[in-house]
This record gives sequence, structure tokens and C-alpha cells, in this order.
Amino acid sequence: MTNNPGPPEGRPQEHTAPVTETVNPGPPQGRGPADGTHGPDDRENRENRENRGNRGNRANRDSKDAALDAFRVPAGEGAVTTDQGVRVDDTDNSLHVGERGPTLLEDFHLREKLTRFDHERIPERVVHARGAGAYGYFEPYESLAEYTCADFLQDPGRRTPVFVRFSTVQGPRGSADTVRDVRGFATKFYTRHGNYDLVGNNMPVFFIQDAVKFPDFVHAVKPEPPNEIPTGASAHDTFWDFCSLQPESTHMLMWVMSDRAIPRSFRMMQGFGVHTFRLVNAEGRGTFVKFHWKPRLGVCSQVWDEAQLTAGRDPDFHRRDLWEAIEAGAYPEWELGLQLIPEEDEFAFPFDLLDPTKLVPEELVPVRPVGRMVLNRNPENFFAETEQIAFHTANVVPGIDFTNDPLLQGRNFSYLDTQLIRLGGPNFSQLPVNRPIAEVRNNQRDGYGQQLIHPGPSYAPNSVGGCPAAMGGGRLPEGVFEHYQERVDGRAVRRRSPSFADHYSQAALFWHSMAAWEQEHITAAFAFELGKVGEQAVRQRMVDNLVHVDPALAAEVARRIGVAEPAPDQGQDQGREQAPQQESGLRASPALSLENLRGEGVATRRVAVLAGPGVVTAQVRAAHAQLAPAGAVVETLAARGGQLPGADGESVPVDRPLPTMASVLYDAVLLPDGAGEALRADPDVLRFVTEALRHGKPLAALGSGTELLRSAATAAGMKEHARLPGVLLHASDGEPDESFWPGFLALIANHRYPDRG
Ligand code: HDD
Repeated sequence: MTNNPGPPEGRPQEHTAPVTETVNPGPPQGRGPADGTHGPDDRENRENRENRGNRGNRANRDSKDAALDAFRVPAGEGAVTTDQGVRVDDTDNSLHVGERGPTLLEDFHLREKLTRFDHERIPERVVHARGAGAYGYFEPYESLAEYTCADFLQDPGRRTPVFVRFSTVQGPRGSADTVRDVRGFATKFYTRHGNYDLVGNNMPVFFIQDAVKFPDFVHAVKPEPPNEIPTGASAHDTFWDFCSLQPESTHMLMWVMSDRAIPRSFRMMQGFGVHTFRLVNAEGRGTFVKFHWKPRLGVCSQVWDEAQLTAGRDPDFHRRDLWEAIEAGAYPEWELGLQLIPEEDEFAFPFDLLDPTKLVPEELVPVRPVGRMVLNRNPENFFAETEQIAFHTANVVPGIDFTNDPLLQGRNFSYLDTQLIRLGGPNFSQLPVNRPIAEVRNNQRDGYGQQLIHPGPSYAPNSVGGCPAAMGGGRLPEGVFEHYQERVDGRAVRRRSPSFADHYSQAALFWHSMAAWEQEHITAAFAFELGKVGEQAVRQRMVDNLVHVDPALAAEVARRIGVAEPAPDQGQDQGREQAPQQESGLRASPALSLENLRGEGVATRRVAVLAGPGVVTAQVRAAHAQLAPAGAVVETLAARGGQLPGADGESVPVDRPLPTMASVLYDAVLLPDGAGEALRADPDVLRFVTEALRHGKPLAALGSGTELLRSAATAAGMKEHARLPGVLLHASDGEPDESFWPGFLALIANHRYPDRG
């Protein structure tokens, strides 16, 4: 009756590394491979491993990984068999009459092989279809017993296995990673008291307040029905039509138009549970809670032009980034933070805690760091694990409960329902990745794909025995879920609470919290998206809504897209039929600006060294030697692969041929001395450097490399290349002084220089 059968008899067990749930140092945080490089050998090994199936990270064993052993099959060697285990003599030729005659129906191997192939696909997720995931662990810093009896939040340092799946929302499974979109951030904790799913996003609010509007919202944002255009993008009429008629989406729109919607990496995004949830302690006392994930690497984004180019150059950019970081031992890490709000403060805020279009400003309720999550193991089979993982907001454990947020309440229905169609029936929780490590015992039976053999009866009450019993009655033992005993009283009404009616104050709060460059990016994003909208009336209505956020924003967007500028006082009366704007007393929340969310160091930042024949090889070597130990991934690029001859008779290996890469795939660029003249004549190189400049990336140049940088700056329309922020030059011949490399590292750590003009 348990969900965790032992390994089937006779199946070879390959994975015998010990399970270490509590102590698991792994490679040092934020570091690349031992020598700090990602040279060709390392890449070759990695690619081979990718091709053969991932057997890396096996040192990072935990109880979930051990439970998966029962389902692992050895890499396919030996004789090929049918699904019935019959060995097959030939899998390359079908059975036919004579060598040129018709194929015979009795060829069961052909029929089985084709049938299995024909049925390989399952429906993709209706939203969040495109994603990538990894295993890891969560460990609390301290006991949270005061607030919750959740088992995984009790013992500092006790590790709970997790699987996290990141995703985009709009696009299908094969769409590009770097589109402008919300990112999903869903975490499954395999706790000792059952699975807990925190199904969040990288933004703390949502488009709508009530789940009943979710199908409308999704129909609007998905591609237009007649032609299924655009893929992975919200820049089209139906999305903006919906939003312009649905002012409750305004706050979320501000986030989606900000750089948060074009993250540099899944590893550099915040995550939020969005809703207010409830923690419940052993005495049954409830505390409202908001969940926050904060990345150790800081929150970093691309710029819009870069994101669009990346979608073409590497549609798998985020997926690859996550995979490679974990393979290289640079395990991504997030800190879990909680905003804890006593129940008696439920009505202490100028917004409703149950309204998912509102955040609780950190200036009002600080985020308390309570633990950390590390992702340290890639899946072995994308379909079996990342595709088949099934999240559900109603998967809670003792100590965590819901609130009456109407969006959450509807989600608690939708996620189970969607898995039934997506995964083909009710037994999806028996799929290896979904199985709890906690024991499963109940009277649920049968259904498509039943994996377990249940002996005996399956009903209650029961006098013949052999059935599990519920634990109810009296004081419950530890680890038994009891619903929070909230007192509820009211009439059944289809009405929105008036406390949900202010749709603009927090949109304005977000806007006023942004740095000038962030405001410019938001303005440009609105202009881009609305510029793609054909219906003039939709564009006008949306701009008219923006007046309530900020008249200057509305006016500027109107100018850029060519609609009438709304009158500034239009913000006073329109779209506000329900309630007056509420004041929190806060005009800005600095915690919301990317300026205040930077990380430290250069771990996993990708640095391109652009080189050509005649390069000063000592500088190329120095770049690797100086930057890689700090965790940067340094790659030498040249027109051709192989060895690159230097000016000094020596040569350096080329890590990547330039035509296979692009500027957008790197965070920083170094232009060494010696090859500047030749490189300046190469349009690919010039474009590489020009793009890096335009995308605000740190650049350093030495000797003749500075001339190349000057040419690129001119091509980018930037004057005074020597004074550009984020640019480091050593114009003269000879070696730079010792401050050069630390200076470049500091520029890289700052991520981007958006004010380059
Ligand atoms: Fe949802 C998937 C996050 C509102 C219905 N949602 C899904 C995933 C994430 C979120 C991260 C992907 C999970 C995975 O990787 O498998 N969804 C959110 C957040 C929301 C939200 C943060 C608002 C706070 N979602 C929401 C509503 C509904 C849904 C209001 C329906 C009433 N979401 C779904 C779904 C999906 C889903 C249709 C599609 C695939 C799946 O569930 O497993 O049920």
C-alpha cells in the first residue's frame, strides 16, 4: 500500500552513491569548473554527457533522488526488445514480401514501434508550457515553530528535497525563452509530511482578482485565434483590448512592461507566492504570510533589443543557462523570505490582503529571511521529470493553509483538473517525479495507468481490516493536516469586495519606485506593445488608463504611438467608478527597483575575449587567469576555431568560433591588444562590440583594442567612447597596471550600464 515500492527485481541499480539529506557541501558556490574555464575539452565532455543522458551531479543525492532509483533504467545497451521483452533481430527493416514487396501486417515490431512513436506527445500545459527545471534542496535558517508546524520549517539545516520548474506563460513548448512575459517559479517540496507546492511567479501580483476571469485573460493573451500569431508575445490586439477594459490589470502591466519581464537568467529572478497564505502553528494560531524568493546572484535583466536578438540567436537561452550552471557546479541559490502579518492586522492596510493585484510593500512589512534553496541536480529525462511534474496550489502540508483570496480559491480547483487531461488520468501522482517521499496510504483505487497493486478492501468504515483510517477526533498527532478553523459567515453573492476597487495606487507606487532608466524602459515597452496594436480605440483606451498611473507616462506613450494625449485631469474621474484611490502613505518602495536588487560578484557572468591573429596572447591568458577564479565564464572567440597565432610567436586556443556565437550571449567583452586593426575590418566583430555597447554591457579594451572600441562606439552613435560608463580602457602598449583586472571585475559585477546614451 505504499507509494514507494522497492526496485523491481532484477533491475540493475546503478546509483549507489550515499544519500546525504543533511550534509552536502557540493562544489563551492558560484564557481565554475575546477580550473575556472569552459574550454573545448570541458564543453566536449558536457555535450557528450548531454547526448548520452545526464549522469552528472550524482554526488548530490537526497531521499527524493534515492526514491527515483526504482524507476531508473540503465542506458540502452544490449539487444533491442519489444515492449514485451522479446528480443528483436532487426529494427532497421520492416517485414515485407520479398525485398521490394508490400509490408506485412504481422510485423508486430514495426506496428508497436510506430504506435509508440505516434503516441509520444501529451497535451502541453495550457499556460506555462515552456519551461525548465532542476532538483535541489531547501533548508531553514531557524525554527519557525512560533508561526507554523510545517515540518520542513522546524529544524535549522535539515534539508528537504525540492524540484523547481521555471517557465514562460504565453508561448508553446517550443517557443523562445527570452520573450517579454511573466516567468513561472514553481517549487515542489518533498517534505516528510507530504508534498508542498509553492506555485509562484517572478512578479508579486497578478492580472486579475478572481479566478473566474482566468480563461478570459488567457484567451486574450494567447495568440489570435484565426492565425495563431504572435507566438510567445503579448504585443497584439486582444491582450491590450482585454487589459484596457480591465483596469485591475494595470498594476501587473507595470511589472510586465518593466525589465522584470525579460530576465537575464532564471537564476537571477525573484519568486513570489503572490497570494497571502496562512501559516498555522501547533496551537492552531494563524499568521498571514507572503512568500518571497530572492536570488543570491541578484536580480538582473536583459534589455529589450537584446532579449529579441537572443530569441533568434539562442531560443534555449534560459534553459541552457540553468542546465550549464548546474552542470558546472555553480548551483543557483535563493533565499526564502517571509512577510509575516498577525491576523489582527488583517485590515491594517489601505489595500485588501486578499487582493492578488496588491503587494505588501516591504517598507510596511519587512521580509524576514528564513532559509535557502539550492538547485544542484539536473533532471535525467526532460519529459519524465520536467514535463510530467504536476504542481497544484492545493498541495499544502500541515502548518500551511489558504486564505479567501478568490484567485487562489479558483486555482485550488484548476490545477488538479488540468493534470487529469494533461497527464491522462488520476494516477499522475504516482509518476516518479510527483511521488511524495512521505508514505501514501488511502482507499483511492484503479484508473488509467494504475502503477500499484493494492491488496484487500478499500473502503471505510470497515470492520474487516486492511484499510487505512483517518486520524480525526481529539488532539491530532504531529503531521496530520487539519483545516484552519476560520469563522465564515455571509450571503452567497457574485460581487467584488469594494476593498478590491483601487486599481491604480500600487501601479503608481511601482512607477514612482523606478529609477529613471527603468521608467524609460517601461515607457518604451508600452510604446512597443501598443505600437503593435492595430485598433486605434484600444491604444487610446489603454493610454487613457495610464493617466491614473502617471500623466507624464501616459502623455509620452501617447506621443510615441500617435494617439491623443489624455488630459492630465482625466485621471480624476475615469475608470474609478468603484472607490477612491487609497493612500498607503508611501510614494515609492525602493525595494521594488532593480537598482536595489543587484547581486555581488561575477559568478557565472559570461565574458567574451574577441581575438584575431596577432593578438597579444599574454592578455588573453591573463583574462582567463584573472576573471575565471572569480567565477566568470571566460571564452576566447575568433573567426575560426583551433589555435590562434599571437604576435609573440605563441598561440592560444579558440573556445568558440565567432560565427557560432553572438554578443547577446555574453555579459561582458574584452578587446585585447594586437588584433585591433584586423578585427575592425570584420563587420561581425564590429557588430558584436556595437551591440554590447548598446545593451549597456561592461567592456574593457587594451592597446589596439581601444581603437576597435572607438569604431564601435561611433557606429552605435555614442560619442566620447573613453567616457562611457562601464567602459575600461588601457590605450597604451604594454601591460596594464594591477588595477586593470579588479577594475574590470567591478564593472562586470555591476551587470549593466543603461545610461550610456
Ligand atoms: Fe497558474 C500553471 C503560476 C493563476 C491555472 N501557474 C502555472 C504554473 C505556474 C503558475 C508557475 C506552471 C507550473 C508548472 O511549472 O507546471 N498561476 C500562477 C500564478 C498565478 C496563477 C503565480 C496567480 C497568482 N493559474 C492561475 C489561475 C488559474 C491558473 C487564476 C486558473 C483559475 N496555472 C493554471 C493551470 C496550469 C497553471 C491551467 C497550467 C498547467 C498546470 O496548471 O499545471 O491549471
